[in-house]
Amino acid sequence: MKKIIVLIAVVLLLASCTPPELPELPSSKVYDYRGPLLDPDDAPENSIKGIQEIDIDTYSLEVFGFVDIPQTLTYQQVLSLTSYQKTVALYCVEGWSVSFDWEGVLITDIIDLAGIGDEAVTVIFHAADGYTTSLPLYVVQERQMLLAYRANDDVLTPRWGYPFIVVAEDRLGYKWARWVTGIELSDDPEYQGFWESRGYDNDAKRVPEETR
Ligand SMILES: Nc1nc2c(c(=O)[nH]1)N[C@H]1C(S)=C(S)[C@@H](COP(=O)(O)O)O[C@H]1N2
Ligand SMILES: [Mo]
Repeated sequence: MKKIIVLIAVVLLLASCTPPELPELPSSKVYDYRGPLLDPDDAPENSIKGIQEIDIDTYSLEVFGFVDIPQTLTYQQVLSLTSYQKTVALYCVEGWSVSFDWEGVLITDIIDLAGIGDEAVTVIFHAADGYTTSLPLYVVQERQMLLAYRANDDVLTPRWGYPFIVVAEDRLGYKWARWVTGIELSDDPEYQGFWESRGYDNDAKRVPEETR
């Protein structure tokens, strides 16, 4: 029975979500996780335009929208903020998860550089491939969510979003924007990102273990 579960897990891993390219990760786990009710036919797990290769010399992180003073930050400027570490699992809607030791900066520390505008309620993440996704501002604040630049003591690989990935803890994979190039504050509580506007649940809360 165990063998069958492992086999199913491996097949799922190979067939759907791209397996992690960090083979040295000892904490990788595969769970029999059933995601939210999505149409399996339109639940592709690959990035919308493939893995992005970011030139760090020309890279910048834009902080804009409902802020006091928009910011254009270099990679080094972001890294100069206080760093934090958290072990958080990414749950893919297709049934696997990986638990990484993420290191990064608080998203709120970045936003605070620009100053939060009065009407701001939503944080929209923009990525190099045109992908967007969003989280409520209070969730980002209360959960002290990270914008990570390292995983398991290594600089992020392009596959994992170099230079930055949103560590959207307890939210499904599509909230984990990779190759982040922009953080926008919006006054729109209903904003829908790339997959959200195609029917994915905007809350994206992962189904608790006991209801699996
Ligand atoms: N920039 C960007 N970030 C992205 C995506 C994407 O297409 N572009 N895909 C999302 C989705 S749907 C998932 S499940 C996670 C993990 O993607 P993976 O399954 O390819 O590892 O990245 C998320 N972040
Ligand atoms: Mo996904």
